Amino acid sequence: MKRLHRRFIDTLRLHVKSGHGGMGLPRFGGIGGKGGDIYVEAKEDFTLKKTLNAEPRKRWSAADGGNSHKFRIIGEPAESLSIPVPVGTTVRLDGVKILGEVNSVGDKVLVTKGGTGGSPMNQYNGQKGQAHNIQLELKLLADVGLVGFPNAGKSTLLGSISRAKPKIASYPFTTLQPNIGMAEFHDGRQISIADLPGLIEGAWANVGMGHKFLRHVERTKLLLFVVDINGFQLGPQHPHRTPTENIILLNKELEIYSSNLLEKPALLVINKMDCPNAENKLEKLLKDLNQLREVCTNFPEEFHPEQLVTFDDIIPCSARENRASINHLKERLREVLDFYGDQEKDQVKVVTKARQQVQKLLSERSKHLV
Ligand SMILES: Nc1nc2c(ncn2[C@@H]2O[C@H](COP(=O)(O)OP(=O)(O)OP(=O)(O)O)[C@@H](O)[C@H]2O)c(=O)[nH]1
Ligand SMILES: [Mg+2]
Repeated sequence: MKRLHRRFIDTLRLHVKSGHGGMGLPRFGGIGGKGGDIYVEAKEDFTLKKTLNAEPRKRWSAADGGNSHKFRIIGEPAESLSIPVPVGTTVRLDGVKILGEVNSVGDKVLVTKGGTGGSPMNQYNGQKGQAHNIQLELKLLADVGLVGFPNAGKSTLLGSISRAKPKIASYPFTTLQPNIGMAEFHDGRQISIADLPGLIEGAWANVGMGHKFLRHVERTKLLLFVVDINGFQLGPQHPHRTPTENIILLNKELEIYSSNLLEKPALLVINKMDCPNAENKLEKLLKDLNQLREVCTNFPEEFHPEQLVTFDDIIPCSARENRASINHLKERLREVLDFYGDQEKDQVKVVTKARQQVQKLLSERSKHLV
């Protein structure tokens, strides 16, 4: 498969300037045209790279409104300008305030309004346009998002489940950029999987790579938690975390970011089962998972998640050594995605049926009324 999204951009800063309002004409009471507004608009098959290529200087300005003059008393309003962006882009103003998101083709967000034209209200001087810096942030759209501590084997897993060739190494933070791979099935079905940089405890406080990559997970349909059966230790000064602790800490990090993430279907992959003593550790882990709430109480309060993640399945595997375990995981991924996909469809059916019944009832009643 092609390595999608190499040299991939997922944020882009732009300078935008809306148009000035046109001058009014006091002598004739003429009103200037309105300056052009600036929007961000979602286009089909777009990337932030294309947005950049459309205006490599990253400066977008809308046209000014026409002045009022003798032969055209009402100045011509300027056309608004739409900056094309991919679906799934969030727009922030000056890096802080979120202006909005575009989540389907044709969605628009107003970034800045053009100045009003000159009129008696402003002594016939058109209002100036406004200049801002905006930040575009893309949320990837993948069916599955991999979440886990660094070095758990997420990239290895992506490599063995798809034909992507992500960078793999025995140190934390190997993956610095999100990566997407496609798992392909014999019947042509494809499932896209996003490999993300590792999360660590305190990511919410911007420790490690921080939370910024979690936004990609927001748009995935299923979360695939990857945990190393040996646990994780960031360095000699850091505590060693057992796999159970890993799961609780991941749970907490996701919850702090957005509790909606915990509502998503989730699978737990326990990786590196080829390692010595893995079976014993697995047994302990499964026991813990059975009584996760109680296990949490052994932790300092700040680590307790309010809502516990529920896994649709728990799959021990070895991403590097055991092909069969990966094939099993691949099948389960598909089944769980399909299960939730069908449920959605059924819900629509249920709602449609209910509406039809209401309609029928209403029309029968109205017959009686006549
Ligand atoms: N023994 C064993 N080692 C594995 C397995 N899967 C991955 N590894 C090793 O674990 C190390 C980390 O693997 P990566 O795939 O880079 O881990 P990651 O989760 O993507 O790490 P970050 O990108 O840093 O978050 C590498 O040395 C892999 O070879 C496995 O199933 N068994
Ligand atoms: Mg990685």
